[in-house]
Amino acid sequence: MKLFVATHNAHKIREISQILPGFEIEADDPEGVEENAPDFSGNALIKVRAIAPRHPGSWCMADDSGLEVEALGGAPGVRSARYAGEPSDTARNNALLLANLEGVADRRANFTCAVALVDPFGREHLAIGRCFGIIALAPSGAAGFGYDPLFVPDGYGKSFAELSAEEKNSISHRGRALAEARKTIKEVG
Ligand code: ITT
Repeated sequence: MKLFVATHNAHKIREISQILPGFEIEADDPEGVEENAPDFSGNALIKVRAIAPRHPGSWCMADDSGLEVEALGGAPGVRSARYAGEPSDTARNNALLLANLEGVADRRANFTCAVALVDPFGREHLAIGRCFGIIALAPSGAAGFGYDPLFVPDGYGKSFAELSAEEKNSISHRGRALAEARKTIKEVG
């Protein structure tokens, strides 16, 4: 089944393709849309609504995701991609996160992923996935993307960037949200 995904992020496309084998995933950049909703679900809906009219009769999807750090009141949250300012820069984002947590003992955090779907009849569906963990004192690992080298999921002694793609996808916020999304797609048909 074909699934159009509203994103410009090639890392997300790779993970979505791994998590949803059997789907023909095609990226469609929702260029120019303003992600100005206060939460992940709102921004995922903004992105999927931007591309759905271009693909009538097909399934469309958007992923809005980010990192929420307890000691920072939930930041970077919906601003995760541009935490250190525009343009989005992973090295600067990770450095700023570590600087803001310097000397902070409570390092609890979670990744959240909201998946918004538009079905072939134009109806909207939402799925949310979360993964809890802590922010490490220093980056480790080279796999994945974004904040992966700094995020150590609960129950694992290593960061997301040190896990295989299969391991990360089996516990990640995106893996969990997409498992729900897959059920919805199967139910609607
Ligand atoms: P699109 O909006 O085009 O999909 P984006 O990267 O701008 O791409 P978001 O607005 O959803 O996407 O921001 C998500 C940011 O949160 C992303 O850029 C990373 O910094 C971070 N993030 C999300 N999921 C992540 C993951 O699995 N591992 C590491 N960082 C992640």
